[in-house]
Amino acid sequence: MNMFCYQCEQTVMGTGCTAKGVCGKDATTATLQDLLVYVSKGISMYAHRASQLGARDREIDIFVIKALFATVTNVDFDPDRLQEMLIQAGKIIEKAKRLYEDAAIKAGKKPELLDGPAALKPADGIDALVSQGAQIGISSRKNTLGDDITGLQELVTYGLKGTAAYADHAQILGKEDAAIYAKFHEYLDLLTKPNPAVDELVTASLGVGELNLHVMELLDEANTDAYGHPEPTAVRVEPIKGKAIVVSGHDLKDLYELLKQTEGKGISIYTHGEMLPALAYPKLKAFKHLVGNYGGAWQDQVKEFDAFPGAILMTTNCIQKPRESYKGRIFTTGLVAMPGVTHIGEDKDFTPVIEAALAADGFPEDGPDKKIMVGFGRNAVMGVADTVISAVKAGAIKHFFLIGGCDGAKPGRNYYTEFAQQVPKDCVILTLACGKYRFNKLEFGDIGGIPRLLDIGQCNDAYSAIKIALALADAFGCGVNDLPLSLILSWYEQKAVAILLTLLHLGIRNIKLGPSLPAFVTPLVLKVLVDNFNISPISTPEADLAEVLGKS
Ligand code: SF4
Ligand code: SF3
Repeated sequence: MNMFCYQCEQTVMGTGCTAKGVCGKDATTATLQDLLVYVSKGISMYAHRASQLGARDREIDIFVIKALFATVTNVDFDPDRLQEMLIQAGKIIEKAKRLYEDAAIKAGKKPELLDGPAALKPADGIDALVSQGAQIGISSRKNTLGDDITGLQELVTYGLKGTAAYADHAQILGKEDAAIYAKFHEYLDLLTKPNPAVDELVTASLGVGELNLHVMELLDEANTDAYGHPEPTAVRVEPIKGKAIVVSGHDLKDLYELLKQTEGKGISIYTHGEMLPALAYPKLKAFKHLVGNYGGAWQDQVKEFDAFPGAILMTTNCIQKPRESYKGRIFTTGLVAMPGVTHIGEDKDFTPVIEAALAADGFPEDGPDKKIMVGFGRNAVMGVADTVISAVKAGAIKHFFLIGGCDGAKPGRNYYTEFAQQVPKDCVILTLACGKYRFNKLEFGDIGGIPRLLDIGQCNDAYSAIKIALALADAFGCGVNDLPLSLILSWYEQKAVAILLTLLHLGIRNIKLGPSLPAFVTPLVLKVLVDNFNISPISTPEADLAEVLGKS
């Protein structure tokens, strides 16, 4: 059986996974995910029209967000759970159809008869669903619409998937906006147009970037309202003796719930991967048994989890197929799923995780007392803005580099470590997301008390980075593109696509992107990006640094 997926950076030969995903996704799972995205478009065809008539339904909105998030790289590998979502999708599409038709009749209009994705009824059983999915995959669109249009449609789709992940986190913390959901429906509906034009899809891509900016703002509000503003914090990166649970992914609420349920149980909680910035939130670090961070970025998890003598909780991407050695003590929750791995449901009862941690050996002794600094979100950085601005004006800080984005397994990603190491001593490095594990345990020192490495947080804290850049531009009376600031970005999955689109929406130029360019960006689309934004692939740290600093 065949599949076609080119949504992430590690896709086979830089062109597409066709037999099995490098991520481990098999053809059945890939095809069910294609079908789920397709049905979501159908749901949005109705929901968008209903929304234009003033009607909406929260269950429909949330379903589409969760469906898109489930198809992000390294989230849901479980065909059974995808089948459940498709069964649910069959009910939701009927509900959306009724919502639209009732709204149209109420408005005295004849409802449109919609076909394409709106007419699809998910079949019974995985095999039948896979047959349906096989008809509507990316390959068939490449054949009918060509590579450029299909690639642009996928750019919009992947931007929406990444944005959906952030919208889901915000929603879980009680922050939602009907206007945001309406935009999701509008863009998904646009993707069902039979003969889209290149310009229309380029505009939609930047529109998704704008949407993602609003969603990241909402998530920033959700996280900081719930847990306070991150504050600069020295965090332990070595274990302490005793029973242990490590929590990975981006969902702060899952960590909070687990911290409450483990209080007084003699278990130490560690963050992993993108959960590291959680250690800087006042209401999270108030739990004394949240002791530090374990390990590095997602792609090292198999080796690290194998060696971890406790339980493991995955709250979002990026999960990898577990080794048998720890399959019994790794757990998923939220939208993450892996066949054969116990899933913690919506009630967030983490008892099985706690029991697995208590049954495991735990760490036999304390590791060395090694710490790193985290917690330089917008609030913390703006709090010392005057010092930073004075340092720039006095020439003590010559340039800022934002070296951020996703990590991954490719050897070419050493570029980011080498780049950070070669940044001159009179420059400051801002970082965010899991790519920072390439250099966040190195010693960078400080400039007049300002640390040379400032960890802003998770990938969604790109919002914080944008606020910092805008504040600096304001202080210097210039635009962001005129600041002594360069963006050196690494991408892997679709959240990075969403953030990149946000930066382009904001008109940010001269971004360097690596380790390789997306397979779905065709030469024609790349030309549009280069002409309008002067985006370029990374080359070597030496050449890129010389180019950037020569300009500043
Ligand atoms: Fe391949 Fe990435 Fe798609 Fe997985 S998500 S199948 S690695 S392109
Ligand atoms: Fe990393 Fe998966 Fe993208 Fe949130 S955890 S940045 S890759």
